[in-house]
Amino acid sequence: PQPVYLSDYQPPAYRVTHTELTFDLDPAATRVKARLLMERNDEVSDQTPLVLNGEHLALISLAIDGTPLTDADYQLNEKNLCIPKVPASFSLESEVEIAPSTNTALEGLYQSSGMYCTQCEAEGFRRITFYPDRPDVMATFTVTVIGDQESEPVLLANGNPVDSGKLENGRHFATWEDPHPKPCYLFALVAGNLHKVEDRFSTMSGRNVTLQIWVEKDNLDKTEHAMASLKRSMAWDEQTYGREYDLDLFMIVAVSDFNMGAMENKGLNIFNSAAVLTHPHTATDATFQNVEGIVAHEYFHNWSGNRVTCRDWFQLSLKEGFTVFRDQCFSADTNSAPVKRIQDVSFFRTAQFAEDAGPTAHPVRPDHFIEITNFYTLTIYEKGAEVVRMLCNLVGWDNFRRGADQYFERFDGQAVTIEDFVGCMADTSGEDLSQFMRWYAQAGTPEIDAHGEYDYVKSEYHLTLRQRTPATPGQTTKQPLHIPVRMGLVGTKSGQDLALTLEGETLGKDAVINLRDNEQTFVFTEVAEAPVPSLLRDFSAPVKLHFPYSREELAFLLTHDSDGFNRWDAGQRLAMLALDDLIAAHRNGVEKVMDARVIEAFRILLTGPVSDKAVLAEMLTLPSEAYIAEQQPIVDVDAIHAAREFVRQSLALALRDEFAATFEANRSDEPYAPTPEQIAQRSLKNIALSYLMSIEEEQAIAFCQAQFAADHNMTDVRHALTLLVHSDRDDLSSPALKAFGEKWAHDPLVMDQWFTIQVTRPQSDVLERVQFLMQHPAFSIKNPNKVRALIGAFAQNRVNFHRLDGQGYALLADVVIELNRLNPEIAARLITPLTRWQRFDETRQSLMRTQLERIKQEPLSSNVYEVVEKALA
Ligand code: HT7
Ligand code: ZN
Repeated sequence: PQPVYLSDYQPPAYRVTHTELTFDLDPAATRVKARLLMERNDEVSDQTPLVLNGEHLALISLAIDGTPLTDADYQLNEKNLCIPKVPASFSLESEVEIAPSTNTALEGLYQSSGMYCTQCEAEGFRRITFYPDRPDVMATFTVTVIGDQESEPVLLANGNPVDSGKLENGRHFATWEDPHPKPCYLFALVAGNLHKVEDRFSTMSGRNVTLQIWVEKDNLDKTEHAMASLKRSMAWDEQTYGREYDLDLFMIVAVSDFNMGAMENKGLNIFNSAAVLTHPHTATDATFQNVEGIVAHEYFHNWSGNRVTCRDWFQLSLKEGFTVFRDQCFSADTNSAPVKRIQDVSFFRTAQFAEDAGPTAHPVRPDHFIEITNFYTLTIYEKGAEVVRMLCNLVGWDNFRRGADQYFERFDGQAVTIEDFVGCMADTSGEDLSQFMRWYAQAGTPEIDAHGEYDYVKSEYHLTLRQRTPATPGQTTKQPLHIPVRMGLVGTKSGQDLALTLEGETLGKDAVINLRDNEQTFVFTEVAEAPVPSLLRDFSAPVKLHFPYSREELAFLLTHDSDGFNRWDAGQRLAMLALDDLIAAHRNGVEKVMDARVIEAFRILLTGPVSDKAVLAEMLTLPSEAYIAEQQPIVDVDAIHAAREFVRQSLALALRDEFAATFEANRSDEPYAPTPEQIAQRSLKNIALSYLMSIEEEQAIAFCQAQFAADHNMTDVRHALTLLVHSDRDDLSSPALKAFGEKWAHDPLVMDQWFTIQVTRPQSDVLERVQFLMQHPAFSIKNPNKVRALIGAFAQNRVNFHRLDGQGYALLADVVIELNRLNPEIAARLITPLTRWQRFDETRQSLMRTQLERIKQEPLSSNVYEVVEKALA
């Protein structure tokens, strides 16, 4: 397969002004008739052939302006249809046949639990009909769906319903019109035996919008939270960005087989059932919050993505980075803002930093790709959002909002570029953002080495910042970035933020300094007492910050920093220093000794006044094994696991009473609600229970069993079950697992949790358990949720996946090879842990590479080929 290059972009030679589609549904032989009104662009010659995308289509007929074409009039291959001579303006009529029931790739039109649904982003529409399948071709659509009245009583497509009726042989039809020009990746069709819940939203201009969530009948009681989240999102986008919904109907459909979380199709969002269905007895707090965030994300795309879309797929972060930033702000406003930031950054620093340091590292705007679905990555989404966040902080909210207004108004109905977006921000703020644009072009995580010195005589604090970005594949030299560093100086005597004066300018007590050069020294004057610097507050830039903090300084920041994020970060850094020592001790076979300063810091946290329980729960959470691994030059999975367990148990032993008191104080019989207050209380209670269970005391076991048996809500049940199953006691684990498995055998989403809990336990029988569970009737390799819950989760189980006999790697490779045929997109994503082989010891490196080589021997999809090639390069 050949890469596509950003530099080769050419505007389309032909545009489509209107698209008419008729689907005659059949599992094995759906007929799709298309009538495209097309026009040649003025810039191209009249000799320019018409080239349309089309894959896995059986062509039945073709005509131009009603005149059938013969074989001599066109050329057809596996990917394209080429018609050498067409008029300047014409209608192209085609009919093709497709087979939704055998479409296991879940791109284009496919079947999920008997219903028909579509996924067209990024390039799935070409599996439905011959079309210029690129985002810069935007057309209005009229769609007629014909189905069986009994098996498909509900027939949905984008826009507004305009006609429906009965046909012969038990068939019926529905016609939908979408008046907003859209690229074909936003096309959607759903047909099946679905049931709806309905609500209304009145927009800021007073229009009434009907809101519908369509689900299978058994799931009707799981839609309330998504509906409430949708209404909150609609109100938030009006209040925060002045953006109103633009159709009379907004629909969400839940499907069980879906490659990602959800899809923002115009007026007809399609959701993975895992990303929309909730019930207190089946979904955890984390799922409730996730659903709220994803519903918001897809809704926000109506403006950032649909009304203004991307010129080409290299600009993907234009819509994704901006929309993630918007959904992050929405969730922060709706829940606890500091906790949202801590959770987002914690995930980002673990997973995106790893991506940026691996063989598939790419810029926020890549300059080439083989398979675009491989680029729906943490870099495009999450780093893209961090870049938009920096932009917002740099120009200030008012300018950012005016810039967003300008962007939505100037480019409404157009397909544009990242320059167009940043240009609006430069216009409204007057800032020069040219150096800032490097964030979009340069891959890799920048590192800042910081060094500070206090001059008692002059009352000055000299802060030197040095930046460097490590080489990434295909990008050896890097240029300095514009890095906004938000900071304060915390006085060691007063414990307060000191006033900041930089080069004679008074900045207040919390300020942003701009690092633009490779190295800069900032001299703060009138610094009355020796300070500890608090740097990169609120994670003001997606960088790694190195500052030689002592443990005493970190303990000081943990209790005194005015920035909640940095208080948490100081705790994480303090724990990391202790963990580093313990990892070294484990490796050298030396006795492990717990750092008393960490115990003291935790004691203060547990016994001091609690202003935000959710933040406290985060502060009591140790860095994950994956995050610790990111900090090590060579990952020693066993030492990391042993060190972290040692810290957990030492803390539990030293602070048993404090954890027990925290657990007791936060138990509650209140009816479940996914409110920030209740979620915070549950998370604090459950983290305390985790520590108590780490030493497997009889009292803790009794707490855990009681919480499991009480069956109050899934958050508590799942937490208790996980602790029981992850304990060393089979007498605790087996009965609980059995009871849970039997109770929820009918609910696929709960069974996914049951799979994950079992394959993430640290005990050494996990690999065999994965093999056994792959035969379980609730598992199917064709369902991406099942693959993620069982195989994906196993690959995150660090001690078991990285077994020294290499069987964990072999199992993953087996599944990748099978999925490469069935669902290449999921197969390519699943390989990720193997691509990180360079981070491990030589034995594991060689075992991982062996499996990559084995995969490479197969006839590969372009998706898997691209990832494996990069991993082995
Ligand atoms: N914009 C949506 C992307 C998406 C997708 C991409 C490739 C393959 C399958 C997919 N399903 C959804 C999701 C979003 O960012 O909102
Ligand atoms: Zn998105």
